[in-house]
Amino acid sequence: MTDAPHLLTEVDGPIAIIRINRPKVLNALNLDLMKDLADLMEQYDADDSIVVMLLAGGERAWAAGADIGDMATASAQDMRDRDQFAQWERIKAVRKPIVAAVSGFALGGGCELMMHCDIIVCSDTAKIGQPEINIGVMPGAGGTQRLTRAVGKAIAMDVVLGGRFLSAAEAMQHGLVSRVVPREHWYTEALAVARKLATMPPVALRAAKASVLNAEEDHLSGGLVEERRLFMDLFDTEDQKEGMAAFMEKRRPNFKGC
Ligand code: CO8
Repeated sequence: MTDAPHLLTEVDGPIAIIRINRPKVLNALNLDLMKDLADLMEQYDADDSIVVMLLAGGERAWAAGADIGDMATASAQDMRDRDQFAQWERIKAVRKPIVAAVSGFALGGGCELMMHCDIIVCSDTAKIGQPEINIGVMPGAGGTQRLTRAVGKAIAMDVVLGGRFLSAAEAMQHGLVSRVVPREHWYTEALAVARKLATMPPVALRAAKASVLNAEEDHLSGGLVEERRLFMDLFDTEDQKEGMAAFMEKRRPNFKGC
């Protein structure tokens, strides 16, 4: 689907797999990569044959941050003039579930990209942080917001102000990642999660993702109203009929995505 060498893609039935592939720079996220990633995710989001996306890094690094080379000489106005936050907005707007397969470094923009994913499976080798403070800046793509919501103020301050890396075990303990697995299983476990999601009713998956994200972004009452609306709308889908019928008939449902 893309010729971009920094992103490798594979479609495995209903699962679209994207691998970040800049190993020499620990998968640093440059501007072209982010644009191509947003393009790809939008294409898969619009493709009815795809139910779930799996975004993977490499064994040594998921992504060690935005590419510092892109920013080193930029002025504030240069940064304002760039369109780069548009790519993050496009990834934020993806409606289908994204499973992250994380091993090694997930730092800066890498940690922020990880937090844009919905289920995060991480190797026990992972090192996660927002070390921008070490290079004279601060997180720019949600690191102070999503991290704080996930781990709370005390740990977020330690990570954002102190540049401390969290181990995988700490990230799990503080609610930043979904699962931690032994290093040899980081990818296969994430793929297993994606395969499981791919058996779920696609319309309800998208509604449930939107609703969980609402819990992060909206006030609770607004989230509950939206949750209720999405919940009730699902009763117009064939998959809801099939899913409940299958439960009562004690058989496996056959979801069609409509
Ligand atoms: N950008 C560019 N190159 C990088 C990056 C990066 N973020 N991280 C690593 N590299 C490169 C290194 O320069 C090195 O290249 P070379 O071999 O040519 O010298 C190669 O990757 C290997 O790295 P190291 O030799 O440093 O490997 P170590 O094992 O010694 O250290 C670390 C690994 C600790 C991960 C170290 O590389 C490091 O500290 N990297 C930078 C981490 C960082 O500061 N990340 C935050 C970047 S800023 C950011 O993400 C802001 C996001 C804002 C949102 C987006 C804006 C729209």
